[in-house]
Amino acid sequence: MAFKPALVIVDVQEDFCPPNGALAVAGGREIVPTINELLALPFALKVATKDFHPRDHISFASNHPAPNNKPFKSTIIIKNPHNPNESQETQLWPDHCVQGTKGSELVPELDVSKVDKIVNKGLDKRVEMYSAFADPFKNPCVARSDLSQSLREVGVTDVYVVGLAADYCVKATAIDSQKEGFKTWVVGDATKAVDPSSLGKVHEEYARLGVAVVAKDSPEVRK
Ligand code: VGL
Ligand code: ZN
Repeated sequence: MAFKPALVIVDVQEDFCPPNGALAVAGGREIVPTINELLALPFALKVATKDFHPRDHISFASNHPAPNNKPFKSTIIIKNPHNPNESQETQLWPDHCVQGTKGSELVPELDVSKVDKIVNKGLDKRVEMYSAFADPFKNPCVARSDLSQSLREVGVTDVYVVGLAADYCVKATAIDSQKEGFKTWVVGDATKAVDPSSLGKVHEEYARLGVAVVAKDSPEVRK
């Protein structure tokens, strides 16, 4: 049976890491050595994604009027720009990963010499895009990256997802990967969450969808 694994490293960027990140995830930098160990393995394709927003991105609290503009707290309803009947409630954030800023850069500790491809996401100011595959709208989808196509081109069967943040972009990317037909594995010890207390629910959702959670050194048998 074919087994062609890819590694997808989600948003290991300065703005998601202490000490100076605008949206720093606790322990974010600590997972980089584990990710570098994975990067040394013979994956058929190694991808790093970057959250890469324009300054006027809809997810920035600073782009909305008070009082409903509190980063980490306020939510807004986003309408599908192509279909007013489809909407999504989404959280507001501090400005982060603005194109061309230091905060948008991959952290220098990451062994980018082993990365085959960078996928930028969140470029369309009108929609949130946690998943590295596409925004969450379906009727129709608004913004799609070329990640799925790149994985298919090399015949990838299995996708291993790591990075930041476990409860947002890693989660959305892993779920989309599984739905795109790749057997998907989240390497738990190579992720960190914005809210670690949310991970129980995230893992329940993974179980429902068939996404596996493993550790880098776990002796998992592939089913
Ligand atoms: C992310 C919040 C906003 C992430 C991106 O990479 O998990 N979280 N934008
Ligand atoms: Zn973002």
